[in-house]
Amino acid sequence: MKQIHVVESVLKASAAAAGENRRLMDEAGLLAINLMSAPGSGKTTLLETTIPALGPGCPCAVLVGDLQTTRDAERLGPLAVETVQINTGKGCHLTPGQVAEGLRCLDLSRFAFLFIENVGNMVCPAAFDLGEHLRVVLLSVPEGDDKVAKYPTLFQKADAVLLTKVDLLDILDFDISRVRDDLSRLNTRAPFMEISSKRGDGLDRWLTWLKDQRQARSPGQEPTAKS
Ligand SMILES: Nc1nc2c(ncn2[C@@H]2O[C@H](COP(=O)(O)OP(=O)(O)OP(=O)(O)O)[C@@H](O)[C@H]2O)c(=O)[nH]1
Ligand SMILES: [Mg+2]
Repeated sequence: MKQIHVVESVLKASAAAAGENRRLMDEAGLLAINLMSAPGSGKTTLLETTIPALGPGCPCAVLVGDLQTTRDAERLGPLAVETVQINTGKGCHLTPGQVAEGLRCLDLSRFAFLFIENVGNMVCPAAFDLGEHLRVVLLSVPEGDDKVAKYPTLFQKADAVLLTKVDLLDILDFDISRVRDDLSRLNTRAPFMEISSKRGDGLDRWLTWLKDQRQARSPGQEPTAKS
């Protein structure tokens, strides 16, 4: 009897595509960061602040995943050296194949950073390796302080956790110690940063972390793009 294991072969193809994405990005010496969070946690706003602050010495490309519209790419287009919008249709997360298509639109050697803004969703994106080097998970204050425990998979695999919109802490009931406590049971490796893209809180630490991560991965390698 011949049997085709569809799930197994899909997973193998997905892992192979992620591996090839990583190989291409390693070869180019850029640092690829997969940003994941619920819809509206502040991923695009964080990039709107981060990209200009990194400056011309750290040229950035962005792949933005959304079900529909080019709204995020329109916001980021004037700031990043290159922006590619990936519309997933009904897909609730980016796939490594979609990222591979996005990478083919870019001359990777021009960039220090590739930010991949995943589709807003706290569940599905966590299950898919896209070939990124690091995973950054955002949780915003209005979402509530119980989300780390309720959506553990996303936080378990994070390389950094950003608590965003901390400028709203004064007007919402949000217990940061509850978040820290839940995180300490899931992930002691990821730094926890308190950020407000609007007010500027925590941005220095975030930018330093980004630059340190790139330096650690590609010491001395300079990209060629001018932003
Ligand atoms: N008060 C406050 N609002 C913020 C902050 N960052 C983002 N916002 C607001 O939150 C809303 C959603 O921000 P986006 O950056 O579009 O969120 P997103 O995660 O990219 O959303 P999706 O792409 O739809 O998943 C916007 O109205 C932003 O202005 C912040 O630091 N403080
Ligand atoms: Mg967005």
